[in-house]
Amino acid sequence: MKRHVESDPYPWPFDGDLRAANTVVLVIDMQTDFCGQGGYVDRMGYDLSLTRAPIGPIQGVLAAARAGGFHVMHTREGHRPDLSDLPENKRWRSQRIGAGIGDAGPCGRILVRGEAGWELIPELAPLPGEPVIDKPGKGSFYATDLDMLLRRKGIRNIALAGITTDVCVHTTMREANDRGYECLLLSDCTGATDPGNHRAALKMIKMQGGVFGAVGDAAGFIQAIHG
Ligand code: C5J
Repeated sequence: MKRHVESDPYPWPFDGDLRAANTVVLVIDMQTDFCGQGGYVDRMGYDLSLTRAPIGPIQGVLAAARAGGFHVMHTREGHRPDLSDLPENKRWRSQRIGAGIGDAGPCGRILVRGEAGWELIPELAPLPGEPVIDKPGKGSFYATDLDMLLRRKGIRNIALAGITTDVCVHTTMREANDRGYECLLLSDCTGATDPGNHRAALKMIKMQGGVFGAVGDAAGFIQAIHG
């Protein structure tokens, strides 16, 4: 039986092969550092309501995905405490904007593994058995075992959620698309520090017939996987 999510610019997935066994909901970087008070994004002075907006819709998608037996995975951006995996230019740029990665902040050292700010927010805590991918970069495939896990589990479809739309979510979607995964971005399950960038990131996906995949939303995804 073929199943599709209503999405733009085409019903996703392209071939209607949407099953619990071959589909994952990938929740990207829902960490205090990106959407909590005192974290990295807060220290840079951005409006936290923008990166917190997807929390409710993601909760709905996770509940439906888990009930349907779909795969769920999470990612966390962060660095080793000795910062040996932190490129010098990434550190320099973050210091320039007043939120130096590795520096002390209200939630511990910014974007350092094991610190309070680096933790996934409790509202979206992984369930036991759900893989959590630790990544030093923006993309979830670079310097991680995500591709190996997906291939070993026979996953071909990736529904992306999390933050931020224009940075880690987009980078991950592009990396996944190049590896042959069929990607869907859930528009209300993502957010950016700049609303214009959020809109532009969604638009970029849809050009060229869906150059990186398709864009849907939480309600459409839930409806399709219940169907
Ligand atoms: C950023 C992310 N924006 N998770 N990280 O630096 O998108």
